[in-house]
This record gives sequence, structure tokens and C-alpha cells, in this order.
Amino acid sequence: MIWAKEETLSRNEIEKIQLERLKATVKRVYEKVPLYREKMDKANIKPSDIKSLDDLKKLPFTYKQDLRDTYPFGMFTVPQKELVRVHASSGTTGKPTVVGYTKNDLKTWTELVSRLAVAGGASDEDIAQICFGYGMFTGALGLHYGLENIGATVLPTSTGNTQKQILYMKDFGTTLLVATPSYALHIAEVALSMGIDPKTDLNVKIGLFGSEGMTESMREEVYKLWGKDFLCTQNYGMSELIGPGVSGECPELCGMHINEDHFIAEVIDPQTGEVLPAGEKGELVVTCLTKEALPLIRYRTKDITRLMYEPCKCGRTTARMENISGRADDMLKIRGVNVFPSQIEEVLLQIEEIGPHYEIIVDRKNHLDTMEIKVELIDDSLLESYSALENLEKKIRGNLKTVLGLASTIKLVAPKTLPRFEGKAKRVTDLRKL
Ligand code: DLL
Repeated sequence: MIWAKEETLSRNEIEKIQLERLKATVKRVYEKVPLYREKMDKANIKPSDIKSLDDLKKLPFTYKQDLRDTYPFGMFTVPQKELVRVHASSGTTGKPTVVGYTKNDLKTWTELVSRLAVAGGASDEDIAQICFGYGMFTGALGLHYGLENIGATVLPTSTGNTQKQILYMKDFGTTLLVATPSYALHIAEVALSMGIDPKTDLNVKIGLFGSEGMTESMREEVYKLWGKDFLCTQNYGMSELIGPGVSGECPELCGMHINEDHFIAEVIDPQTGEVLPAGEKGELVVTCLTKEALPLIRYRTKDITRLMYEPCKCGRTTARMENISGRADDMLKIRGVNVFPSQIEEVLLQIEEIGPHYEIIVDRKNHLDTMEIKVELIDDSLLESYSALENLEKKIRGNLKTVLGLASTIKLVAPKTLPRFEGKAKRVTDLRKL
């Protein structure tokens, strides 16, 4: 099912709406936000210069730093009286990034999340358990209202107390799980340890996953634990842009459909800032077209993806973005080689004897970068054979060397000894930066 007719417009129709909304948004930020006026004046561009979608590239980029510099409310286009909600993302360093919503923004947000939920197979028949942390994070409340809006029964269980989560799941007959993919794996693992097999003893048939990447190998791990018919889609979003609701997969699993009547997506070369042709991989840059409180123009997401415009079998005509392959700032430079943690994950998850939990530790010893990867065995029995362990370690090292062109140290650890995550997983520790 398709939630909104705007998901099926022709390219001409979408572009017409985009241009009209872009003009209005640029005028709005120029008039209301001193930082935008300064940036545009410096670039010698006025709102009236935006005559076609092609003119978008004349506009300056917006960075996370701009939000920090104007902390907390300096980039809002409405007075505080008109704000009805504020969220914030904590980030790892510095001040939080603060985002705000008017009443209309909340309506828009709810509609956009309803679209991705329906695209991911949700309906008013579902009992949806939201295992995202409620609070300043946009994930939980975003999915919460979007799912209620389509008539699903929402269980706002939040994160934590995983055994209790499983109890609710079983007793209330949860059919749909909202979580990060890593928490979904952890829930399944805990269920098994309680003697509950998610495949046969629970009724969860749909996973709406997001907030962190899900490689195809990770999706395979999800099928192994939740069953091969589990409908597992991912969706993408970011607090600064709205929260969840920017894009989401349909059951064709061929990229996340972007809500193009609300956002314009561009992919740029992160070094030069040049816009890349459709299909090329680079940094995603997004312009908000309908936000009232915080419409960001050409926001540098740092997420790496490519855009696809070919029609999808599901009937939606919107452009799709490929799985995020990393963040421009997650890229590790190890002995001069560029490495994305997602590449390492793809290699590890191809190896049968190890599970989907790993940790990457990068350090510098005697002026030389080192990379140690801790991986967890699926089965204790391997620990009894030194030669089996040695062969496995050699195999992992060899496969990584072939794909990355880099030597690494592999440390095999016993099952269930690496950390598990309830929110976004943290898999990399770069000791060179500490
Ligand atoms: O994570 C919003 C969200 C919540 C999206 C729930 C989907 C579901 P932030 O906390 O601001 O917002 O983090 C945004 O998370 O720039 C990406 O790096 C990452 N991210 C979000 N969704 C995906 C995804 C929410 N499907 C940052 N794949 C983004 C890969 C994702 N990365």
C-alpha cells in the first residue's frame, strides 16, 4: 500500500512542487535568520535569484557547526511561542544540536513517518513496539506518532530491560518492532537465552529499523534470528532535517524512497563541494522544503550514499538513496588507506563461524597505525581447538586484506562477551584521537 499520492507523482510534477517550495523557503530563511542572510549576502545571492532547481547549487551549504554557533535557537525562523516541541541530538562532542517544531511541523513529521511505516508493511492491524529511547532523541516520538496516525496500536516500551520487552512482545502479541538493527539482534539473542525462539514463539513479522546503518549482511543476520519471512526494512532520517521520515525502504528493498515533496537531496563530492551526477557516490546534502521552525538549506549530512531515479516496482516514483555506506567523518585513514567500518562489517559477516558483533580498535604504535578487530565466535566449541582458532583467524585476516588492502590483528573472543547496544551501536574506538 502507498500512504500518500505525493509518492507517485511524475518527475515534472515533483520538480514543480519542489521549485515552488524552495523559493518560499529560501525567502523565509533570508528574511528570518541572520546567519542565512549573512551567508547569502556573502555569496552574492538573493532569494529572487532562485528561478530553477538548478539554481539550488548557488546557495551556500549549512553545517552542523552553524547550529552549534547559534545554539540553542538562533536558526529558528519562528518565535519561541510558536514552537510546540524541541528535540536535541547529543552527538559525541560539543554542545547538543537543538531542533524545534511548530504545530504544522509535527503534522508534517507524522505524515512522513506514516509513509515510511506503510512502505515498510505496517497497517492498522499492527501492534507496534517502539524500542527506541523516548526523550530528546527524535526516533521514538517520530515513529510513535507516525504509527498511531495509520491506526497501529503503539506500545511505547522504549529501550532497556530487554527481558521485559520480550515479555510484552509475547503477551501482547507484538507484530511490528521499531529499533536499531543492532538492538533487534540483541533482543533476539536475549529471547533465545530465555528459551523463546523469536521465529516460532513470537508473532513479530515486521521490523522498521533505522537510526544506524544496516548492511545487507546484517539484514541476513536479522533473517537468521527473526525468520526468513520477516519483513525487515530500514529508514533514514536526522534530527536536523526532521528526525525519522526523510526516506524509507519498501518491500522491494532497493533503496530508501526519499520524500521528495518535502526534501531535495543532492550528492556532492565532500572535498570539493561539487554536485555529482545521479548514481555517483558522495555526501548527501539535503534541503528542507516544508519545515516551518527550522528549514535547513543544503545541509551537509556527512552520510555517504548515492541517488537512484529509476522507477521502483512498488509504484512509488520518488528518488531512492542507497544504504548509507558510512559517514564522511567515520572514515578511518589507516596507514594512508581509506576504510569504512561498513566494509569491515561486510567481510566479517560473510564468515560463518563468527557472530554479528565486533569491535574495531585503531591505534598508533611506533608511528605506525594499527587496527585490531575483536570478533565474537558463535560457538564455544571452537575455543577447544587451537588450530581451528588459528585457521579461522588467518581466514578473517586474509579476507580483510583482500578487500581493504590492509593488514589487521584479529582477536577472537568467546560468545556473548562483546558489548551489546540498545541504541546506535558504537563499534569503533580510535585511540589516535584520544
Ligand atoms: O537517528 C533519526 C532517526 C531515528 C532515523 C530513527 C531513523 C529512525 P540522529 O540521532 O540525528 O537522527 O542521527 C542521524 O544517524 O546522519 C546517520 O548517520 C544515522 N542514520 C540514521 N538513519 C540511518 C540509516 C536519527 N537508515 C544520523 N542508515 C544520520 C544509516 C542512519 N545511518
